[in-house]
Amino acid sequence: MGVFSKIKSTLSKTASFLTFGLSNAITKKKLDEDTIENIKEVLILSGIDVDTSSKIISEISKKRFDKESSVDDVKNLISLSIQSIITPLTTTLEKKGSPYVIMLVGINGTGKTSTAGKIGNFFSKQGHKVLIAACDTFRAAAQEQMEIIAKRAHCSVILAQKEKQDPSSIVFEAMDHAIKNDFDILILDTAGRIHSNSNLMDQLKKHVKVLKKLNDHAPHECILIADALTGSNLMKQTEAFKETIGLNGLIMTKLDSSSKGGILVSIASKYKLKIYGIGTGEKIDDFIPLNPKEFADAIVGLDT
Ligand SMILES: Nc1nc2c(ncn2[C@@H]2O[C@H](COP(=O)(O)OP(=O)(O)OP(=O)(O)O)[C@@H](O)[C@H]2O)c(=O)[nH]1
Ligand SMILES: [Mg+2]
Repeated sequence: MGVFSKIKSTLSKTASFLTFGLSNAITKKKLDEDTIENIKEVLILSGIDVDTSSKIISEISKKRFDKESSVDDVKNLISLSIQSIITPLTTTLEKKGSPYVIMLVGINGTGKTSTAGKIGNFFSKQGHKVLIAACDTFRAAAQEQMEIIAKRAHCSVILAQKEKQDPSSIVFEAMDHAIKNDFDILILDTAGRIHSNSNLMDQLKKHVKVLKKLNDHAPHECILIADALTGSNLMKQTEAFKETIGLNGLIMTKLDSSSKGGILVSIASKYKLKIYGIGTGEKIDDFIPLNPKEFADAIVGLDT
C-alpha cells in the first residue's frame, strides 16, 4: 500500500456519507438544506472545524448544477475549496540559514522525537551535515530514544551530560557546537509540555533567548508537532504555543491512523502556519510533504 493510500483509507471513511446526499442535490439542480447539512457533517467528521466548514459550504452553495453534473463534480468543488485554503500554506523544509535551526514543540507524545529523526533523515539524505539536540531531560528514556533515532537518521546528536540537566543549557551547547563545527542543520527536540502550564511554556522562551545569544535569527523555524488524533483541543494548544514562542509552522503526525486529519485545514488556516509535512507512520521515512489535492480529495472520498 502506498504511503498516501493509508491516509486515504482512514480519512475517507466518513466520505461515503456524501455520495447519497450529493446525488440528491444534482437531481434538484442545487444544494438544498439537507444536502448542505450532509456535506457539513462529513467535513466536521473529517476533523474540519464548524467555522471553516461553513466557509467551505458558503463558497460552493451558490453553485447550480445541470443534468451533466456528476457526484464527483460536486465532490471536486468541495475539494477545490479545501485546496484553496491549504495550498498557499503548504511548503517543504529548505535550509535557510547556517546553521538552519529548527525547534520542535508540542504537548506530550505527539511525535516530536520521531519527527526530529524524520527531519534529520530528510536533510542528511540531501547531503547536509545535521545535528540533533536532545533537549528533553524531563523524561528519563528520552535521551536514549533520541540517540537511537538520530543514529538511524545518520545525524550527530548532543545529549544531556547529567540527569535533569537544564534543557536550555543543552540548547546552548548544541547551538555553540553546531556553529563551531559547521553543521548545516540543527534540530531541537524539546520535551512534551501541556500548553496550560505556564512554567513549562516559559522554559521554551528561555530556549529561544539562549539561541538568540548566538544567532539573532535562530530559531529559523518553530514548528508545532500536532497529533492528528488529538481532536478539537488542538486549537487551544496551537494558540498557547503560538502566543508563547510565535510558531511559524506545523507538522501533523499520525495521519495514518486518524479519521479526523481534516483538523490540519483548520489550524493551519486559523493560525497562519506553514504546513511543512505530515507524519505517515512510525518509521524514519514516514514523513512526506502534504499534497493538497490528494489530501482534499481524500476528505471528500474522490479517487485521485
Ligand atoms: N502511526 C504513527 N505513529 C507515530 C507517528 N509519529 C510518531 N508516532 C508514534 O507516536 C509515539 C510517540 O512518539 P514520540 O516521537 O516519542 O513523541 P514525543 O512527542 O517525542 O513524546 P514526548 O517526548 O513524550 O512528549 C511513538 O510510539 C511513535 O512511534 C506517525 O506519524 N504515525
Ligand atoms: Mg520526545
